[in-house]
Amino acid sequence: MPAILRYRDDCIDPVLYTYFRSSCSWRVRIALAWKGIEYESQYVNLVKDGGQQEDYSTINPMKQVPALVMNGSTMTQSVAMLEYLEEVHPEKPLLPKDPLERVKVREIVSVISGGIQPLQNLSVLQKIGDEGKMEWGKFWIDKGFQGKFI
Ligand SMILES: N[C@@H](CCC(=O)N[C@@H](CS)C(=O)NCC(=O)O)C(=O)O
Repeated sequence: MPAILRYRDDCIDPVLYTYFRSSCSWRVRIALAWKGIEYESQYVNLVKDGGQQEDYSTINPMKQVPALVMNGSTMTQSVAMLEYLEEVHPEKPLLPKDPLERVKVREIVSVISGGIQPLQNLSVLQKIGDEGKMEWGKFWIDKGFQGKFI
């Protein structure tokens, strides 16, 4: 097991606003765990809104997770968070060394974060409505996976 690292001795632990079903949050949780960075979780329920989401809009006005509060800054886009974590914690890298292999990783990141997830996100499916949402979601997931992974 890797040693648990703190970002800096004089820095409070990072806080990750997260939801268990959120794939965007998984990305950041996986990176934090891989790099051995200790953090505190704050749970935002995307499905049941008990008024909590209004409070959360002060953290992320789009009311989406994840948000990462780290080193005095609030970050609201998962890929930007991954890049930041890579820059401040280059040990245990997320990217391979070889530039062409890095391109492949970045292509996969772009397909998932730009071509799949936003199109079948909860708020998008709510706009599509119950009747068409499964077909819609499947279409974009298949297209992204077939284009990039098959
Ligand atoms: N581009 C953002 C997308 C964030 C996002 O869409 N998060 C989803 C969960 S995976 C969410 O909060 N959905 C609720 C909503 O959009 O209302 C990122 O990568 O952080």
